[in-house]
Amino acid sequence: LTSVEVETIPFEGQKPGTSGLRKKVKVFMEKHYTENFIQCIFNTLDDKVKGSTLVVGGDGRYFSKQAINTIIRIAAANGVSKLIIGQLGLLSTPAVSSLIRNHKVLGGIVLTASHNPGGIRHDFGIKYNIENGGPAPTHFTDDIYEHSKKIKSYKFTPKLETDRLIDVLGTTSFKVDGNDFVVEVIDSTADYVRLMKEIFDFKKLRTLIRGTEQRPPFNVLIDSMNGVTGVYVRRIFVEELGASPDNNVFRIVPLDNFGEVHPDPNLVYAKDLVDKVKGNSYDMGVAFDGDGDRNMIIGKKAFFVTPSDSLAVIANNLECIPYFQKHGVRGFARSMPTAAAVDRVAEKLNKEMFEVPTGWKFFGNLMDAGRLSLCGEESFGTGSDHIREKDGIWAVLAWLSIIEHKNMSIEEILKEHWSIYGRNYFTRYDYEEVDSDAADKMMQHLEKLLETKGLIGKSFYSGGKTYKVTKADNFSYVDPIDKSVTDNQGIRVLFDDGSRLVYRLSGTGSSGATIRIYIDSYEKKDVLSDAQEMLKPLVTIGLEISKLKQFTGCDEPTVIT
Ligand code: VG1
Ligand code: CO
Repeated sequence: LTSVEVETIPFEGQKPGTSGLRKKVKVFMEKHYTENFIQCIFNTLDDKVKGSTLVVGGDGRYFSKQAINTIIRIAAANGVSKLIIGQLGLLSTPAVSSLIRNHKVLGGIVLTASHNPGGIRHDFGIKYNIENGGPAPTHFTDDIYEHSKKIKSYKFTPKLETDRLIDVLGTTSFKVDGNDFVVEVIDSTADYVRLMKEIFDFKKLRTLIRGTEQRPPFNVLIDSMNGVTGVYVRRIFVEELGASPDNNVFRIVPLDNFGEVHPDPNLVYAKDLVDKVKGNSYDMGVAFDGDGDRNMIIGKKAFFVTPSDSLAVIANNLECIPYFQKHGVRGFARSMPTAAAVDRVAEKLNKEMFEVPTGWKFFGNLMDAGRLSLCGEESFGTGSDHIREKDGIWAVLAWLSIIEHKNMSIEEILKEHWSIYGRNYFTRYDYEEVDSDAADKMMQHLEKLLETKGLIGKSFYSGGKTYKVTKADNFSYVDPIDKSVTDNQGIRVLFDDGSRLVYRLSGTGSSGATIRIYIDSYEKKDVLSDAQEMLKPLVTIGLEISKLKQFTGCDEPTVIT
């Protein structure tokens, strides 16, 4: 086979956001659009490409197969030696991370728009992960973007037969421009399941799920939301841990449009799960997003565990997980908008604590330097240094290990935790598909308030309480390892009682803008109140300061978590 050079012209806006390039499917379908972006990844990798191996796979959403066929033909033409591809193109994001590390390859291309809806009318995405298994850092994605603005041609192997290539397991070899090129199609789950078995005590977890003479089965309900985790859930929870395929799991067949559900595990989009757990005798409900890196945990009667609390509870109980017994526990980290519950655990356990910008790519350097074991985000992301992505299934296995070890319900575990550490009340208001100009204007208005220092010292009164601003800034991060600086990561308004408002624009949407307002407060004694009630006064103040309604015309948020 011989490769050819295909002429093309640049597309606007091929700038990866918080987690890769995400656009409507129809945009990726435009002639040369996907080809350009893939070639730009190779242009960025430059002389590392020749002779390299890459992992390819994703959440199976609409357009994945076409994208993979394109990647195969472009990779071959660029001199890649081997592609390791999940069968049918399926690999969860954590599985890609694990494969890259395990096989010690150059990197991976993940085909997903994660928690964004899929199907012909919805979103597609492409993300590049580097050799540590984590999302490419900003300087890398900036380079991709620069290449995308001046690309003139891409390399392609038109005659390479890709039809059904990824449907069956096995290795196929080609000769391209005189060089060997191999496509190895692997079982999507084998490598990942092996890793989970090394980290957790599957025997104990099986006993928990199946029950013993002394203890009834722990009754879980796991919702894959028709995303890629279905194949992993079947292997791990059903086949390994003995959960019932009829009663303990649902929506576990990956569908290319996720069955028209929005595969984002929160109380709004995972309502089916919440209702089922509320109305039945389940001890635990779990949902994952499309690509399997997010998790939502609820207890009996849908008792909600905020991701910020989930992180803190896991941090407080790592000793019951064999992986940490063996490797020890280093520092903890969270993204800036995440509530600081884990900080209190770090303090008590005398661990280093890091606060990074939103997005998993910021945790990788700290992990590689051996300073970080466990981290998370308020957006339903939890993970550890076993890989370099957040990991939904890992988080659930961690929770089950804690439940098994403590022999307590989820609600009891949380209440005990709050009684020791106090409680960080947290909520996030999302305003989705807002007019981009209006959202930008609102952020500029907040920026102005920072510049004129008009906020500091000012008091706001709401719901019978007065809140005084002590500090306001735009979060900026200096990576402790490579000293790189990341500015403009969200506007923070801090109050004298430790409460906080954070404003930022989402970097994962595919059209319009999404405004996120994060609201949190800390209570030492009053730990059993309703979070929405508790935070209502701050929400009112948050809307007042930002003038959100004036700028956007939005009355209500799209999603509250
Ligand atoms: C969102 C979340 C962020 C998460 C990112 C990717 O980003 O807020 O915490 O890391 O999605 O998650 P943004 O920029 O929209 O706020 V995933 O599961 O979509 O890869
Ligand atoms: Co995701």
